[in-house]
Amino acid sequence: MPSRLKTLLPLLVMLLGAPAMAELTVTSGFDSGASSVGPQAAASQASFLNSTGGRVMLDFEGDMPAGLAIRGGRVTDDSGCRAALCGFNTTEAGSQFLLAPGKKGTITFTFGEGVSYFGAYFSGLQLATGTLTFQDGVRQEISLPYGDISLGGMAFVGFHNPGKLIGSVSFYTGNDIIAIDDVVYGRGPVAAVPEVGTLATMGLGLLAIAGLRRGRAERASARQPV
Ligand SMILES: [Ca+2]
Repeated sequence: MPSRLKTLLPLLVMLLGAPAMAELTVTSGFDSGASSVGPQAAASQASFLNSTGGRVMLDFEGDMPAGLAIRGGRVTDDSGCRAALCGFNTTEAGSQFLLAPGKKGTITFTFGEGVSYFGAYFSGLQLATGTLTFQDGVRQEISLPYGDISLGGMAFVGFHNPGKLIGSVSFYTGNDIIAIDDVVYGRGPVAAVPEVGTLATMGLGLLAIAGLRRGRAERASARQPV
């Protein structure tokens, strides 16, 4: 095998065998003992909004956005106990939030047209049981970030799954009373994943380059005085 081809073959194999280049990413930040939006959670939300181009779609202060359905939980302005332990509103000048009242309940957000990213503030974290799950071909599970929860805490958690549309996201609360607020969701910029046809064309191009270089090298060596 010509050496040039030997050099290029691994590259070709890599290109042709490359999985989807877009991968699931999770952005999260936790603030221990927080009874209002903490710095880690706020920075995490800002980073998430910046990378997805998203914005808060649901703050529970008014009507539900079109195309969204929520099963489980209840909208309230009172979690029934201290904010750091049972949760609170995170909307500036707002008061309402969605309360997951513990008791091993699940809240499911269903999106009419599918989403590629989803995130929210979760507050009143006290038992390290909160988990987000969704299907993107396989079952994905994301635990809320937890640090020292002896005095409660709050977090922002968001995930981005470029190029995949997710029909629904479920939040399992365990026995922890948790407030959810300022929910962000939508379709992000879809990362370019070359299609098989493109990869095949690239492969042929690389082989052609290899052939041209080999031809040149052979002609050059033929001109060398023996
Ligand atoms: Ca709110």
